[in-house]
Amino acid sequence: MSGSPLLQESTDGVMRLTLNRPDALNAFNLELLEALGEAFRQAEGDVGVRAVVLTGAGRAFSAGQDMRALEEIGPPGKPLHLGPWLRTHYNPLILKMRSLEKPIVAAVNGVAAGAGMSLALASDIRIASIDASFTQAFAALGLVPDAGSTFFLPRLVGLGKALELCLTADRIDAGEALRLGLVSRVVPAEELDTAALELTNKLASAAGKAIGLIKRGLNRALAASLDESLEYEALLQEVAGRTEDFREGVIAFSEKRPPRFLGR
Ligand code: T3D
Repeated sequence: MSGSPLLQESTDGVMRLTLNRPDALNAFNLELLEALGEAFRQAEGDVGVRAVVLTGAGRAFSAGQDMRALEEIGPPGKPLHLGPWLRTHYNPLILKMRSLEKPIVAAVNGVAAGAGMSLALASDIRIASIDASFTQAFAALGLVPDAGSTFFLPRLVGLGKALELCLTADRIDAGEALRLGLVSRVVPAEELDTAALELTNKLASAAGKAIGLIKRGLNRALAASLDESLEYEALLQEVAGRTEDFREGVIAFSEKRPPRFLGR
């Protein structure tokens, strides 16, 4: 295996991140986890980046934690301390993805297993190739779902199905993932890149500040009462209502033309 474990390119406001360890089904080793963290920090700080697409090189999206790199977690033959490993490397990454006020599209090109599935779930929108599949592989190893899967999966598919997927570690195909609402769309393999690009281009030219506030509002509402959500909506709308994009949206509406949003 050679080259960078994460390919990164930015064009027209879209940062494309490609997990690039195809020989290991893009499993996460320390180098890849650190590169991902750094890429999302860059996406956050760069006003030129208005949407992110996350995908995998080769036939997999990601097989989750690299089971052949466990020596990075602790010395062989000794009990592994997975709690600190998760707290240091996975949890900040998932929190960064959710707090990033720019949309993240997971273009799931192949199998998404374990923490690989978790990263797809932590993205804002998932589109899948017909070749994609998903497995909460953790239980098959004697582990529990992590990297946010216990949080996102029941919210996406309901508790009953989440329990079934987590307890059995069964692998589901793209069609089943679509039926369950795990992904928004399934496309032929050769059309995935184009579909992801069309979607991210659309998001990158949307009212960027509002997009960020929408993410903030929905994140907050997951653990809030109706009263709290209504109040938070009012607060966010107060901010959105003072953006240049809103002003442009109103003018464009009255002039019956598409708005030209600048993300301010
Ligand atoms: O441990 C901690 O740090 C805590 C955090 C845990 C987070 C986690 O993600 S735990 C879950 C880790 N992931 C898995 O357990 C998935 C294991 N892999 C699989 O179940 C299957 O490989 C797949 C369902 C992903 C794909 O199946 P298939 O039949 O398409 O491919 P394959 O033949 O099983 O695998 C192809 C190669 O990839 C194979 O290597 P080889 O024999 O050709 O040299 C296989 O060993 C390798 N591979 C697959 N998954 C991983 C992996 N290598 C390293 N790490 C992997 N996770």
